[in-house]
Amino acid sequence: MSAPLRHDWQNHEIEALFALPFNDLLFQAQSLHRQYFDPNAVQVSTLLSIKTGACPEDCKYCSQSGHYNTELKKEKLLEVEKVLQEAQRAKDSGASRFCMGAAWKHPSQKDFPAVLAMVKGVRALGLETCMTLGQLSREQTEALAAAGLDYYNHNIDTSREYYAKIITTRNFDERLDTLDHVRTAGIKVCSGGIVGMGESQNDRVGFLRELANLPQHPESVPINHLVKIKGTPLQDVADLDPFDFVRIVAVARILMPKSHVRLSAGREQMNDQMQALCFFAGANSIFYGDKLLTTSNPLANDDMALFKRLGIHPESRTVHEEDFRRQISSHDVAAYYDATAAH
Ligand code: SAM
Ligand code: DTB
Ligand code: SF4
Repeated sequence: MSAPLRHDWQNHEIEALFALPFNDLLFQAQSLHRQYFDPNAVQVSTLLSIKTGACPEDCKYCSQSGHYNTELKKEKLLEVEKVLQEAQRAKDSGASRFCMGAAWKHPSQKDFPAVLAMVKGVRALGLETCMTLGQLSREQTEALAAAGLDYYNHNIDTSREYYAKIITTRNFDERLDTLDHVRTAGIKVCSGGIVGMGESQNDRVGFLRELANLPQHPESVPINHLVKIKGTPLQDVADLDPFDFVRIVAVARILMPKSHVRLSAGREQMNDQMQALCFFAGANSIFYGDKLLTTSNPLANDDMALFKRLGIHPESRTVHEEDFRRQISSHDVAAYYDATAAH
């Protein structure tokens, strides 16, 4: 029997997890991981920036904010046809989900029909769909759900307290409102954040507590390691201790044992050993493909080579827990018959 999911985590309990010796924390995370997931399967999603740069928001980490001079090449909304070509390429190289991101505060009425056409088109290719477009009204969320959107990514990014120091053009509660619209419309929730932005240990505790105490855990929890962007206020922030990053992954896994925890931005700066530790700590999803939104990602071939060295296989489509248990038990039954037939 798996432990029941909790939504009432207290700060002191999360602090106690962070205070565990590294090996004890990883053992606990890995043990829990195995109760809910195939420990050798990792979900792979490919990202595409469908509208790049000139964003009105002032997120201090972001290459796409119009408030900073980051030397980014801006691009208006891509044609639907171009997006579908990229989605087909992602599918051909082994991705099971296609995530489309736009540098908007919120989608405009003018752009919305094209966005809906992208969802329908990508879905028709047999891929899971994910979008991240900023704030959504209830009506827009319902229209996306009706078009067949599987996931919406909307990060809380950090603790409520630190949020106001990183972004001033919107607030934390507006983020929660959009997440509530997404959940109510029946779209799966992808929500996580960024670490390595100079946040305190209390901020990391608060960030993970907010996610874990949502009425329902997000199905997908991206943990981004800050990619330092020249021209942004965070360009020279101090480096995070790599073991602290692994601890954050492990604590996310323990608090939200049934969620996919995604090792997101920042993998290019990690070596293979560090990524292997993150998978051991419970990360079971990655962005796959040579580019994230505007920054680079490990080459797809290198990721497949790493999977092979670690005995990891890409998860085909989101396998529901019960389906996985059924696979396990039929496998166990077959193994039992093989063993008994031998006697
Ligand atoms: N504009 C939409 C929004 O902010 O909701 C969607 C796109 S935004 C780029 C998606 C997420 O990417 C952010 O919430 C943040 O967590 C992550 N991100 C952006 N820039 C990053 C960076 N330089 N390093 C790490 N993560 C980053
Ligand atoms: C998420 O949490 N990480 C992705 C996705 N959601 C949209 C974005 C990472 C962006 C990294 C910086 C860039 O490439 O611009
Ligand atoms: Fe805009 Fe999203 Fe970047 Fe913030 S994170 S500046 S909202 S693209």
